[in-house]
Amino acid sequence: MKKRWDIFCKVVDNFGDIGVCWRLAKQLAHEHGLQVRLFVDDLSIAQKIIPALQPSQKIQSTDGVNIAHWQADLHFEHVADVVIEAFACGLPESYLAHMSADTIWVNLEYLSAEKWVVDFHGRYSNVDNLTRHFYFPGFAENTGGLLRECDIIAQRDTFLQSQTHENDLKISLFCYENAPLQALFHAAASGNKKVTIVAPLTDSISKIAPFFNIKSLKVGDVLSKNQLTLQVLPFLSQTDYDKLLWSCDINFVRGEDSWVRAIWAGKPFIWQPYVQSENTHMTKLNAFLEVFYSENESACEAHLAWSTGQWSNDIWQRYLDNLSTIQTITHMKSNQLALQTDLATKLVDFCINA
Ligand code: TRH
Repeated sequence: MKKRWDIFCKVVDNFGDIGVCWRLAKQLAHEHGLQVRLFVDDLSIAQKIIPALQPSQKIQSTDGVNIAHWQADLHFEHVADVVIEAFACGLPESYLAHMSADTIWVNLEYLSAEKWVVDFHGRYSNVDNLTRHFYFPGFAENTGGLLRECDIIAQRDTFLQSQTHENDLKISLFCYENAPLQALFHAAASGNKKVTIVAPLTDSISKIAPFFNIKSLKVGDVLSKNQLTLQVLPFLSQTDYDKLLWSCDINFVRGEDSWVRAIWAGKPFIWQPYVQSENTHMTKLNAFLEVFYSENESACEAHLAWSTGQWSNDIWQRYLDNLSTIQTITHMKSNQLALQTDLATKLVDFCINA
């Protein structure tokens, strides 16, 4: 049995890299009984995702996972049975030097719904006497799957049973700086229904301050204009962020991890992919829309408008007019995907057979 696992994570930008690695590390430890070490190069960003983390400590144990600050001079006493290199972050030379042909080395790739993923998942290349396997998360059965804790759907349903339904439309907002925020806020303020937008404070959201005739936003602000109210929250723990997604009628999400969490929330959502060169992100978006929202034109239209900056009152109104259908589709697709084997379980099997 390959019990000892190391995960290497570089925080390239934003919170997605550590967000995914932390979820995976916990799941491997809790659900698969593995000894997991997580090496992270930026502990202050990691602390946003792992609130119990002490950035000043080089090595610590939290929630059943050993976390180490990955610095250039880090000394490795042993190599694990399985090494996960997250998002092609590169392994330290001193670690590679200790690896043998028996070490299972897996590069965890970014999630995409594109068709080619099926063909590339599980390929490998040889590096000296080592084998580097390429593991692609995905939406189809014959990919690496999606991260999902075994009890998350049950937890969500129990949480929702304890909630009372509000009449106003509640929306969570997490987006990139190029999102057409102004246009969304204008549409929401001038619609025929009361709307509450709830947003953890990030740089992108701060840009909307002038809409409320103020210079900047701060945690705790509650700002109103016509039909719209904005509530500014602190950056939440992953657990509380999940609950926020569960409790909203529509979730605006981005990147990789919040996207998958929106799927498990089962509520209508609008995903904004991380912007890449040559419009690669739009290819990713279109591939996702094809597998998830192809039955609903207004959901596709709103997604494309959100990622291209073409938002309008009409697009928003059409989305709202179709909301109950979009709700039905989202719930159904979410349930279908939840029937598939989750990423951590597939990854463990993959490594047993590698
Ligand atoms: O932060 P992101 O934009 O990360 C991105 C993506 O991973 C992208 O694919 C990658 O290329 C780029 O980083 C470098 O979005 P993402 O993936 O949704 O990660 C956000 C994490 O933050 C996720 O784990 C959810 C979590 N989160 C909270 O815990 N609390 C919060 O309040 C919010 C808004 C998010």
